[in-house]
Amino acid sequence: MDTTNPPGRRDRIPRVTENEKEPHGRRGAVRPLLGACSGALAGFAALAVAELVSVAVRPQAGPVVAVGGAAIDRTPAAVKDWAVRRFGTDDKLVLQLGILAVLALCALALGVVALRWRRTGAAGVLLFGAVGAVAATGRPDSTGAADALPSVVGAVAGAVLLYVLTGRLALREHTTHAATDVPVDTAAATAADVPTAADAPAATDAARPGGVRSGAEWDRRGFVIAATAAAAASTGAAVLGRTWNASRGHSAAASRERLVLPRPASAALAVPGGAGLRIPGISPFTTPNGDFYRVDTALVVPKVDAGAWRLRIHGKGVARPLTLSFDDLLRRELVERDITLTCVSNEVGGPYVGNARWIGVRLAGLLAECGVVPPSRGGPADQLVARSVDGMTIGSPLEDVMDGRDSLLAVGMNGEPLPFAHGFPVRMVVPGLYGYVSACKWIEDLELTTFDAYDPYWVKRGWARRAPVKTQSRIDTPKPFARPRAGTVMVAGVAWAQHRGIDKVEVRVDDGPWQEARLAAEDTRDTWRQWSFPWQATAGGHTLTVRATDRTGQVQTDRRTRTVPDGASGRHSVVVTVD
Ligand SMILES: Nc1nc2c(c(=O)[nH]1)N[C@H]1C(S)=C(S)[C@@H](COP(=O)(O)O)O[C@H]1N2
Ligand SMILES: [Mo]
Repeated sequence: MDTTNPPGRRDRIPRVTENEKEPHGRRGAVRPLLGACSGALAGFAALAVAELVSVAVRPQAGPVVAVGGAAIDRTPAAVKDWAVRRFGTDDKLVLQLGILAVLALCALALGVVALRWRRTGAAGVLLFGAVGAVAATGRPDSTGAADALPSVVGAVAGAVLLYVLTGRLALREHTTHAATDVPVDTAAATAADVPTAADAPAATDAARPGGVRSGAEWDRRGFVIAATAAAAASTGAAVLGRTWNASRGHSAAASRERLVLPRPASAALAVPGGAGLRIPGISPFTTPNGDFYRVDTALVVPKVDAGAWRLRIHGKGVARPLTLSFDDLLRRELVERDITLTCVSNEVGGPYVGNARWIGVRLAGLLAECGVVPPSRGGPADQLVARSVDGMTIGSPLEDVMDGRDSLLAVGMNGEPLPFAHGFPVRMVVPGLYGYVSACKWIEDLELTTFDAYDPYWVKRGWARRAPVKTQSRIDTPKPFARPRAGTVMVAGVAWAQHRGIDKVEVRVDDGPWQEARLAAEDTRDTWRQWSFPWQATAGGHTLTVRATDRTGQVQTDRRTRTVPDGASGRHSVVVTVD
């Protein structure tokens, strides 16, 4: 901005003087900058409008979430695995920031393009809208063509704005009669929107007839007014969208706050006193909800109103299909169970494992009431496919779900209703199966089918159809590269082999013999088990390795595999230097 000529006053300043004060060379740098700025404003407007519209349509249909979701859907297992490993639970934030960064760069570039080719610039904005629309309608949770609306409406707003703003930046030829020094009416020139002006090199005085001086000028005042108005309106739209969206979540939040979980008919036994060792650095036996790992594809955590929630049970061999409300579910007999949940993406020694006390309805009983018979007793279905409100599909072996283990439709986690991030109002939990083949959050549909007939979400992306949890153990303390003092060092951690149970844990120092660790008391065979090993540490560098043996006699293999397709195997080691 030229401070010698405030926008409000420039009309009154003789144009000739202004041109002399501001050589073309300098203006040449300002216009591209303002072009980029127009692009950024157009991008911001497009996103703000799109997000606002998405609240009316469906929050998941907003362009950033839709494109992010589509990216997640298309990410090969190995890349997703890398992202989870690299960014952990921040992977979603990183993805969204990445999308925003790319959009911002493209918006700046489109602004510069539009300076010269206004229509092309505007068309470019529309193209981004088309990408958003295709992504939104192509997601597994898409409810139809309406999902395209946020991206389309947002892009149109952005395109129009870019066209208008760069119109103000278009160079207009103005002619000044040397004698009178009266500028041509630039506002009128702008309104006419002479298409050639933008591209025309500044006319030189020499080319003009005598007595007339001229130059090229753009509509500063018009630009500043339009840009300010656009920025204000976009900010307004963004704030409105956020506020509205937040109030939308209120009914779901209220339904969660109102909820008082009934006392379970079958309570879990108290965790044995000896199940949780008091060793600094060891994972607590029960993982607090706030610390419980979270793995899902949802860029926006679904906020489901328990009052409006329904679960449909239907499909192959379902003699009596059923639709349950949340109250129907709570009126049934509730059981409380400690179950350790593990993610197939957990690396050896990784953090995606947690143990909670769940309250829920036993799934086997519910299915039996619907007339479902497991394959071992001649039932036609062998796969139970759970669908969530966000379009996730998770397939579990029906045989495992109905074999007597505590497969739950869980409503409570560690004494409170499920947190939204962990599936409120209802999720599945099946002891012994990785989460991606058992633990559907925000569940709304259960379909009986066969493994031959249907591949759920992760299976389509290269993960195994069936995935029982592998026997694993982890050293929680000492941490890698710790520098303990020589003497007794407590080596401790957790081991899990859900539904089989842990029988033995052994520790090896360097290439020494396997030495049995002390096992903490077992809660149930569906939970992990803590262990400890007092190590007489000697000075120098040492490698500590752990292995578990489950109740079937299976010793944790040292054969390292990747997490894809059915979970990492191998043994956890920690390198320390004893001082
Ligand atoms: N709707 C939905 N449910 C889901 C997932 C998901 O992406 N969407 N991820 C599954 C995976 S891979 C795991 S490991 C568990 C994790 O549950 P948590 O986030 O409560 O720990 O949820 C499962 N349920
Ligand atoms: Mo997972």
